[in-house]
Formats: sequence, structure tokens, C-alpha cells
Amino acid sequence: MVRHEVDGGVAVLTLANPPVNALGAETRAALDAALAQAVADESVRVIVLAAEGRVFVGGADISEFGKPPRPPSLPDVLERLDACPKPVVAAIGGAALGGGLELAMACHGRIAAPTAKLGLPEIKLGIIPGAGGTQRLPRLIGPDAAFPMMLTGEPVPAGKAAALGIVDAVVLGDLVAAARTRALELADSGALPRVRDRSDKLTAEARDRFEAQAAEAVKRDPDATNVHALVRAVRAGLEQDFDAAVSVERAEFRMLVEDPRSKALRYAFFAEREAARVPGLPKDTPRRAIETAAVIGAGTMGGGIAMCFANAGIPVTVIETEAGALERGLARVKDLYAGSAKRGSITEAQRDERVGRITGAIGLEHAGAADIVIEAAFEDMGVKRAIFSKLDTIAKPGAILATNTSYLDVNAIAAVTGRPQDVLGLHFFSPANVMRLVEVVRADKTAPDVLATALDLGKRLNKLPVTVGVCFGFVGNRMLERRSRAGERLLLEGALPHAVDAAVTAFGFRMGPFAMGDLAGLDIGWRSRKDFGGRAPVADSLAEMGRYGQKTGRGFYLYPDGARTGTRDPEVEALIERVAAEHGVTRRSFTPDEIVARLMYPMVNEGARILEEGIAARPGDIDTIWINGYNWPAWRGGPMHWADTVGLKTIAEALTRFAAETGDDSQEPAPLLKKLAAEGGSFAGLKNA
Ligand code: T1G
Repeated sequence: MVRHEVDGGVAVLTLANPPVNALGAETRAALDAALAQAVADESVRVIVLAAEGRVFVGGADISEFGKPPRPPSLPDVLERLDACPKPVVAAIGGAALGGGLELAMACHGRIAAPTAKLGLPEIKLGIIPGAGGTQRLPRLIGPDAAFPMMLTGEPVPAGKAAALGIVDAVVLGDLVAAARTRALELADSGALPRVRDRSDKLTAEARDRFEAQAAEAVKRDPDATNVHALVRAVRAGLEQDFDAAVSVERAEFRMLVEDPRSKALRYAFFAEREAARVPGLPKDTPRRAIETAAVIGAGTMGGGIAMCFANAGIPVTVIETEAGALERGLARVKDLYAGSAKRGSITEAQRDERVGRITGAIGLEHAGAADIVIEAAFEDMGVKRAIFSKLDTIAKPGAILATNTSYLDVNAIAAVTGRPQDVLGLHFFSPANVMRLVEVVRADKTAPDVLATALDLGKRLNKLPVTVGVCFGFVGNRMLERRSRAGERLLLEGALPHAVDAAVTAFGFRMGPFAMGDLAGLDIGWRSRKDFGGRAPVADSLAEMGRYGQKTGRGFYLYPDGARTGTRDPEVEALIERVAAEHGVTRRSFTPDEIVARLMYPMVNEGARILEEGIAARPGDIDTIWINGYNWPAWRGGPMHWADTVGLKTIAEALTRFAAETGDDSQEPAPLLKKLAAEGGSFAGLKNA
């Protein structure tokens, strides 16, 4: 766990707990013992703290939270550093996050490699730094720089860390040697500069700026218990002595670790990583080389997908059938890059490099050399089968042929080729260059190496690939359809659009289903229902009236003068009442809780069916999809985790009631849900389904 080498009066302690040197109990104990040994060793003048691998320390071991604590705690180890009579300098070669940065800040000096990044991401796990971070970081860089860093949880690159004063220097080349030199300088000067002893950055102006930031933060997110706790911890450090303030931080941290929000966020952290593991797909499955790509279709999705490849350094050819569409598509991509460069999120050089990686062409024959071809054409089975039939004669042997369809049968698409083993779905989410999630749709004949290659490619494109099976809508859209159907039913039964949307945003979504429909365009669902059957009486009536939503200035809501936020429309509410009467539905009022239950329980039920059918390998995959593709509030852990917190018995009983109330027997609890409810079980208790 910790290598200990002494040479020339310098003890180099190297953390070696792959993959991220997380500070689990064994590592803490080994580090504590190594520090004690180095302090007791009279031949040792100074100590360097280094780490193996590309991460310095990825933080405390998140998997230990909620379990009985095992000493020494991280604060115990940091107290040993505080008491250390010999200079200790941290050599930070990679990410120093959470407890990793707290460890480094308890040293007397910090040297970083240019590739290092440093941050306190605890807020993203629903907690706050719990080992002095809320006290040492303000002392290093001021409370008004420290608080925003802890509030966003975003790390800073080494250069910025040096400019702020988090690290003493950024050095190329031998990091440990530079740390040794720094430590010996400190020893020669007799200095033992402890961060906890500094107060020069705790100026009255910095405090005022912090208080303003804090007021803004709690106003923006009044229900975020950890934001309030962070404010109290930082403020304690400005009003009390170091040890007293650290006790405040520790008490707040301990409370938050038990908070359901934090438990959900920690669950989501691990669920996201587990999604990368596909049951039955060995880690050593061979991969195909992906050096070039082709995208069929220069529409919004095609352009966004092409940008993902260009951003990852992979040359990509965008193919259209006619020049106008191609030019418009490429122009849109160029505008998006120009906007990013203008905002400073990429440099102008990056903009030009990325634009340079995208080539336009007319005709499928230009896909012949690509290692992967992604079809992002019109969402119509006939169009897609025609394209894949041609691609089969054009694409080179071994090329991966992917369709970006959002709900069509990938098996039927693969069947028109002579190489179904090379075919799968890559369902990107719009806007493809922004949304992380990609549903990787494994068709019946998709070869293991094709799936493994696609999953690796997803990570290379900085996406979050989750493997799903073939069915209508795969996982995300199949569950979304249930929520949409329930929403329509609620309108007929008496809940108006603004009440439904308000209940859903109060639940934690950024937008409610009807505002979302107006944003996406009511004509899309309307056309799809015409193709595939299904009725949404209110949405279809609106679409038939040409009320497509924001793009026509009217949908469920009114958008006067291009407003982005809709206002209630009495016409729509009268229409709803008319349609309800036509369907003979008696109307009543609904509480927000009833609205949430009516919308979300059927989604959970569909998730249970998805697990029964093996369309998703585990509940965590479904949660990862909904958090990263549909903005399910991460602090609720995803629909299946949330269902466990509600109680599956409660949900099963409610669904039986809904089936009776609505006459829709597809609301009856799925067999898996019924079984778990009867056993007092949970989705979390399921092994890989
Ligand atoms: N604890 C336990 N396991 C961790 C971990 C951690 N902190 N970080 C990563 N892992 C596992 C991860 O589950 C995966 O496991 C493997 O390591 C590789 O992770 C006291 C209380 C460090 C930037 O929030 O951001 O410190 O799937 O795929 O892409 O105040 O991991 O291989 O079995 O993400 O190279 C604060 C979380 C903790 C940082 C590396 N720290 N980690 O990214 O690898 S709370 C964090 C990351 C804390 C203190 C508080 C990233 C990474 P498996 P990976 P990566």
C-alpha cells in the first residue's frame, strides 16, 4: 500500500493502491505507520509523499462510507502530519481529489506535474470535504476562491493551482527529485510552514466576498443540505480557531454521509462505472481499430455525432445525398465550434483542428474506407434498411456499421446486410456533442468484439456508453413513453399541464413533460404515433392544430414573441376539458405527490419489465441512463434506486390501484416488481438480472 525508501536523509513514501490510490483503511494505516517510522528514523531529515500510477490520490474510499469506521481516520493521519517535526512535501503527479488534496494540503509543501489536477469534488457526492479541506483550502487561497471551488467540485489544472497558491510549483521531469529539493530547502531554512497556521488570506474583503457567494449559493439551491453545511464549515473557519472549525466540518460531514441524497449520489457514482461491465463480455475481448469514421446524415444528430469524433481526434466524413443539406449541416457544425471558441471553452486552434477533421461528401461510396459508419438518417425503417443494404456493398470488410436510431428494431436493420455481426445501435442523445449518454444497442447477432469496440469508442468519445438490448425504445425511450402516456391520462383526469410540470420540477427535473414536449416539438411524437400506433388525444389534437410548441409559438403553452418560457393558455385547458368529456372521463384535482406517483411508478414498472426481458443487465444501468440521458435528478439516484426508497410494496399496490382507476391493465405491476414487493425485496438486491 505504501512503499518506503530512504536515501540521503530523504524518506520517499509512495502510495501504491491501484487504480486510484483511494485512501481506504489499509492505505491510511500503512501511510500512518510509514510516517511514524520516518519521523522516528534519525537518518531521515525530510519526507516526500508520492504516488504510483496516473492518479495521485482519488480521494477517500467512497465504498467505505456508511460502514463502521476503521482507524486511523484520515483526520488522524493528517494530525500526524500536523505534528510532524520534519518537512513533508507532496509530489502530485496526477489527480489529487477530495481526501487526496486534503492530504497534500496537510503537507508543508506541494509540487505538481503539469498533468495534475486538484479539487474537492465532495459536493458532487452530496457531502462536503471531511478532512480539513474546508479549512486548509481557504487558508491557502482565500475563502472567496476556496468556496466556489468546493461548491462546484470542479478540479483545477496544475497551472491554475499554482497561480491560486494551492501548489508551490509545477515542474516538468522528475517530480520526486523536485519535491526532495523543496523539502531539503525547508529543512535548511528550519521552516515548517503548516497551512493550518496561515491566516494571511483570511482578509475581511475575502470574507465579505465569501458571504455574498454563500448567500447566492443557498438561494440558488435552498434544499441542498450539503451546500448549507459547506457554508457553515467555511464560516466556522473564519470565526473560530482551526481545531474548533475542523470539528464543525467533521460534524457536518458525518451528518451528510447519512443523508439519502448523498447515498443516492454515491450509488450513482458506482452504478455509472459498473455499467461499463457487460455480463458475459470478457475484459480481454479483442477490439477492432477505429482510426476513421463516417456519419450518414448531416442533420442535427449527424452533425453532433461527427463533432464527437472530431473532438476525440478521429477524422470523420459526413455524408449527405444532396449538396444543400450537406452545406447546411457543415455550416451548423462550424457555428457551434465558433460559439465554443468565442465562449473560451475551446481555443481557436482547437476549433480549427476539429473543423479540419470533418470532411463533407455526397454519396454513400465515400463511407468505403471508414472503420466505423454511423447512420443518422431520417427515423424511418425503410430509409434505414435502404442505407444499410447499400452500405453492405460499400463498407470495407470488418467495418462496424452502427445506426443512431432512437427506438427502431436494430435486428431488422442488421438483417438486410450480409454482416449482421458487424451491426449494432449507437443511440446518441440530442445534442449529441453535449449529452454524455450513448445507449449501445446489442442486436442478436452483434459480435462480442464489435460490442467491446463500441464500448471503448464510447469512452474515447468522452461519452457514457450503456449496453441495452433490442426492443421498441430500448431502455430510456421505452420508459419515457410510459411517463408520456401517464401524463396524457392525468390531463384527462383533471391535472392541467402547468400543475403536472410544477410537480415534476419540484421533484427535481429541470423541465416538466409538457414544457419538454413544447421544446422538442409536439409534431415529433405525433408523427411517431401515426407510424407506430398509440394515441395521445391532447397532444395529437394540438399537433393537428399546428400547435407544435416553441417552434410555432404555441403548444401546451403560449410563447409570445419567441419567449422561451411558456404561459398558460385557456384555449388548451378548454380543449383538455372537451377531450376529457369526449372520453367520458370524470375530472378531479391531483396533489403533486399523486402526480409524481402517477408518472413515475409506471416508469419503474417498465424498468422492471426491462430487467425481466434482459434488455438492461442491472437496475443501475437503467438509473445511469435516466440520470445521464433524461436529467433524472442525480441526488435521487435514478428511477430504480428511487423506487427502492419509496418501497416496492407501496409502488406495486399503487399500480394495481392505477390500473383499476384508468382501466389500463398494463399498469398492473410486472411479475418481477410483484415478486420483490411480496418478498420485501428491492431492485438493489438483484444480482445481474
Ligand atoms: N473511492 C473508491 N473507488 C474509487 C474512487 C474513490 N474515491 N475513485 C475511483 N474509484 C474506482 C472506480 O469506482 C473505478 O472502479 C476505478 O476506481 C477507476 O475509476 C475525506 C470524504 C479519480 C478522476 O469524488 O473522479 O475524499 O469500476 O473509472 O476515469 O473529504 O475515479 O474499476 O472497479 O473513474 O481514471 C472524493 C472520484 C471522494 C473522486 C479517476 N473523490 N473519482 O478517473 O477512473 S470523498 C472523488 C474520480 C472524499 C474526503 C472525502 C475518478 C478519478 P472499477 P474511474 P478514471
